[in-house]
Amino acid sequence: MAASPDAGTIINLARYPIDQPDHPAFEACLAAIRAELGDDGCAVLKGFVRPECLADLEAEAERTAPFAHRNFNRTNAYFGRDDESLPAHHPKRRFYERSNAFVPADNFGPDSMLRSIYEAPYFAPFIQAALQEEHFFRYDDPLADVIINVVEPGGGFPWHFDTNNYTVTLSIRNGDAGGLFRYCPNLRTPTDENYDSVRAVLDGDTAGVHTLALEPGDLQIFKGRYALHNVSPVQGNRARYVGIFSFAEIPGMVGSVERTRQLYGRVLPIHEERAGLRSDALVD
Ligand SMILES: O=C(O)CCC(=O)C(=O)O
Ligand SMILES: [Fe+2]
Repeated sequence: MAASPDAGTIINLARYPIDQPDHPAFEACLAAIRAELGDDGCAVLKGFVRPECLADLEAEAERTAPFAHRNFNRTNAYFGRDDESLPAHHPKRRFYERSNAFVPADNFGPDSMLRSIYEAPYFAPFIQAALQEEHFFRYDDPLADVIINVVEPGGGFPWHFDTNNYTVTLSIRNGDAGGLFRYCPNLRTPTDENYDSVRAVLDGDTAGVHTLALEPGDLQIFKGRYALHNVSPVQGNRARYVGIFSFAEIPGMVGSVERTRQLYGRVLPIHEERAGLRSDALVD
């Protein structure tokens, strides 16, 4: 079997010395990310993957994309049910088509570049420090710890708030056009749903909307629980690929049986065995 790829040759460690906590640039890098997260909940590490590795990373996505599980549904911004007691224009009553296709994590074995980044011993500790999370572990779910989200032309992700506190994603390939990541920082707070502003954005108000054109190799850390966000429809002929790295607050965490079946089309014995544990870091 081929040797596992060395994350140190894939990540641009000269620019982001995340493997060397004593390096003078380490604290500066961390401080910059924390400032971005504090400011608008979104930090982007441009060129996190070395440019010469991008073609191989894209090839890994191309190879595994046929194994993606497609999942179509209609959702509102809260992933909640309709509430007929509310007026029709209320954000909770606005449902949109959502289509996504996740390549399950067991397609990324020891020869996977994506997995080698995820499992590099210094990667999770750095992300934890950036997020200033007290309890932080790699996900223990063999179907969901590191996956690729395939968004085919015409697909996107409608406006929503995440149910998890943060997501860590790696841009692998963009579509020909579209596929922009748009977000409204701090649109709601733990104590104020701010439905009027949510409705305005759903109705097309772009005043508070930030747009990010992420490029292959960019790592994004995003706190999406309070920032309304979407991905505009992918246009053209080719799919958009994004790697998703998942983490949890307690060790040994796997997804629920129901959610795993929905997202990946199947479950493993570990999902049945560990039913009852709950994660704060499920992919939404
Ligand atoms: O694909 C992306 O860039 C983000 C998708 C998203 O918002 C999510 O998975 O919750
Ligand atoms: Fe999201």
